[in-house]
Amino acid sequence: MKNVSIIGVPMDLGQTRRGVDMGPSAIRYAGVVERIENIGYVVKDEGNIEIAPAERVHNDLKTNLKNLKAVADASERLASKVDHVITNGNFPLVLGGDHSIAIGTLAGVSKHYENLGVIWYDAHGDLNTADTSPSGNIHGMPLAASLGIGHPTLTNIFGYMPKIKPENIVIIGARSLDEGERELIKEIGIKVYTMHEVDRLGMAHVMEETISYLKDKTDGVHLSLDLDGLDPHDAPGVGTPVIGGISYRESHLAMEMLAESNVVTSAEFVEVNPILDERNKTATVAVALMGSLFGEKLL
Ligand code: B3U
Ligand code: MN
Ligand code: MN
Repeated sequence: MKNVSIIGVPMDLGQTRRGVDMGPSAIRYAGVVERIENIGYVVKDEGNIEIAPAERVHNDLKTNLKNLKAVADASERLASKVDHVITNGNFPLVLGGDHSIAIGTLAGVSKHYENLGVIWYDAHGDLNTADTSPSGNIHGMPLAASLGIGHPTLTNIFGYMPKIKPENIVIIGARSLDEGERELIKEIGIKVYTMHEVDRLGMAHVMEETISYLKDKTDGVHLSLDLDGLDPHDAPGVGTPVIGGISYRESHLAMEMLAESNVVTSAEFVEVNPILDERNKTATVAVALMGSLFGEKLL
């Protein structure tokens, strides 16, 4: 059994709402270390990646991408930390922070795989570029950047690109896709289970298909779980809640099936925003889902 290394990334520069930088603290406070230790892992908390305070970051007026340099700089440092953790034989568990951190996580992870699979559990596609983004927020771009699509500063993090291939990606829970994202999904062929498919097929079926789709053609699978993939009723502490999401129970089932299949080799949990939360509910849900992902048993 692999040991787990926890890396906190108090990143809030990939979007404009305050508070998501407190995500790693809230998840630690909700007991992540003890939860995973109790399953039988040795857990090492590697501390946080340092993030520049939003007040001190100035935007480059030549681009509409907000805080581009500061996000890129943090991504490089996160990538080397993740790279190091994997080199040492540990499972990297990254705590966000907004979803822009996935650019750095995937840069560090993918170096170790020929064909990294990615499960993108999210209400959104995060497939925007400077041209298609309605907001200029980099947290809406990490999946595109990792595919090598978008601003070169983001696509070239850690000195190589692309990090992932479209046929190795599965998006689950999508219900808020921008026009440019829908076009890109069709053009390059990404497998997407929108909420329509989750409703229609049921989560058990969605996960069976996802696991068998990724299992044979990938040599590792990264789970990138945005808490806004869940319904805001179950995960209210997120910056961009979208109603009609995946339930708490369905999410547990998804994590349990991933644990059974033993395919996941790295993970990140992002967008927990304690300022918008109700008594740390969203961080608590995140930790409960991590419990299932690491194989916690009900009986
Ligand atoms: N697609 C929109 C909104 C968004 C993306 N990710 C989140 N919100 N969390 C955008 O700004 O790119
Ligand atoms: Mn996201
Ligand atoms: Mn999202």
